[in-house]
Formats: sequence, structure tokens, C-alpha cells
Amino acid sequence: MAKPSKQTASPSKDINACLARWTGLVNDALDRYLPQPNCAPAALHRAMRYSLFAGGKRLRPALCLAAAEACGGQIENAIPLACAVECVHTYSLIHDDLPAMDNDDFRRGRPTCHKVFGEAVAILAGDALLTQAFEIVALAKAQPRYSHGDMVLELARAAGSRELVGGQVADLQAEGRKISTAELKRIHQRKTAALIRCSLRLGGMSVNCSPAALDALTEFGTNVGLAFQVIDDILDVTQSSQQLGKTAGKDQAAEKATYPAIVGLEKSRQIAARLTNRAFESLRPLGSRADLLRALGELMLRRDR
Ligand code: GRG
Repeated sequence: MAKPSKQTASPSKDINACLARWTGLVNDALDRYLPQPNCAPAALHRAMRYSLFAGGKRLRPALCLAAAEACGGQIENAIPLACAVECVHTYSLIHDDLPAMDNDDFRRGRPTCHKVFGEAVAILAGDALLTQAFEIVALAKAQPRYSHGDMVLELARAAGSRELVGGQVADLQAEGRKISTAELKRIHQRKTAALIRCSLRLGGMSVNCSPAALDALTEFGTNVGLAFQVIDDILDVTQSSQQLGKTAGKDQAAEKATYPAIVGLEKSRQIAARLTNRAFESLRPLGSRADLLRALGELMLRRDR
């Protein structure tokens, strides 16, 4: 993978150990927030848990917690928000895998939700996870600068028709069509970067961050989110299904617009590195407190799944 410039990247802590610890905290909290698997209707709750605890990388929750830390706050405040964004993310994956959309049989290393529970329950499990996310935001602690309303608005906008859902529609409509890199970037902004940026902003809001810190997180989130999707497109071409835990090579088969398809692999790697460097630049005002965010940015650029 292409390298970001040394001067801005300073992953000083053991990011993998930190990620493992944070994943544990988020998983425990999600387990508490979600209805138990035997709670009626059991099929629905089992389906929600099946996808939520399928071994996702938990990058959005990690970004949320690291943002709270970068703003000098306690990660405990950010845990509910980290859980909420992961519920929205998992819902979007369940729906994206449905036959009416990407029609995928394999996700997070196991059969997709609709393959195991049927289409109707999978649709409803996605709906319930989306709703669950807002219930969890309501249970978070409001802050002097940020009310519950501000947090709900943040998540609703990122998940709604102008961002995540709108990006998915634009992505489906671009299939089989030749589009420019500018149009592709706009799709990536909505379907991928919006929720990543929202994860960071909610992390900052959960610890009452300053407006300047929120701006820094916003800029970081946009660029790291765009880089994340470019890498995702590269991995779809270069990795095996087993490595990815989802079906590889689907973009080409569906004639999807991707950076590798439009500009080639090498240029795509350069674009991802450039976006990551730009993301690091925006963290300067946060100083060394943002080291974990820098390390996460590095990890996202260099990931192999
Ligand atoms: C159906 C409303 C709706 C939206 C779907 C999420 C999405 C939009 C489509 C899925 C395919 C895709 C390329 C999404 C972009 C975001 C992305 C790269 C998701 C995968 O995120 P990871 O790698 O997944 O963090 P894990 O499983 O590790 O959580």
C-alpha cells in the first residue's frame, strides 16, 4: 500500500492492542443495549445479533472513541455513540447484501443475514438496528454544548437520504455507466465518508469538544472516509473472498464505478495515501492527543481486509 508522508503520521501507541480493548468494551455495551436472543420475537433479535456480532472490524466505534480521547475527554462518554454508529453501519450492510441490492451470500466471514434468516427477517433486522441506534443515542449523556437533539440530528443526517441512503441510490444508479472521478468521489462521500465523519463528530460531541476541535474531526473524517472507500475498492480487486470475509471481485462483475476501474490500481493507491495525508494535516490543532486517531488512519490505509 502507498505510504503517507512520515512527518504527519505518528502512530506512537500500540493501536492493535487498543483496538482489541475498545472492541471488547463496545461489544459488551452492544450486548447490554440489544434485546437478548430469546426475547420475543426471537428470530428478529437473533438476526440482529447474528450480523452485529459477526466479527466486523469495529473501525467506526474506534474512531468515535479515539475522537473523544483526542478532545481530552473520557472514552466512556463516547461508548453509546460508538454503539449507535455500529448499529447503523451493520443495518446498512444487511440491506446492501439483499437480493434487491448487491445480492451477496457472504459477509464478515459468514453467510449473509438473509441467507440464514430469510429476506423478510433480514429487512426487519436492518430496520430494527437502525431504530436501535437512535434509542441508544437517547441514552447517551448530553453535554453543555451538545444536546440529545444535536446528536440525533448528526446521526439522522449522516444515515439519511442525503448521505448514506442517498449514496447507496447513486451507487446503484451508477452501475454499468461511465462516470467521472468527481461523480465517484461524491458517491463515496455519501455512502462511506458521511458515517465515518459522523462517528468522529459524535465522539467529539460526547465529550463537549470545542467548535474548533469539531471542525478538525470533520475534516479528518471526510478525508479518511474517502480514503477508506478507495482502499475498499482496491481490496475488492486484490484480495480473496476468504481474506475479505465477503465476496471479492464483485465490483467488476457488477460493472461498478470504482477508482481502480477508472484510474488503475497504482493511481488509486496514490489517491488513498494523498487523502490520508490530508486527513493527518487536519489533526494538527489537536496535537499529540490525536495520536490514536493518526494510528487508526494509518491502519485504515494499510488494512488488508
Ligand atoms: C443499504 C442504506 C444502505 C446503505 C448501504 C454500506 C453500504 C451502503 C454498502 C455496502 C458496500 C460498501 C462499499 C459500503 C461502503 C462502506 C464500506 C466500505 C463498508 C464496509 O465497512 P468495513 O470494512 O466493514 O468497516 P466491517 O464488516 O469490518 O464492519
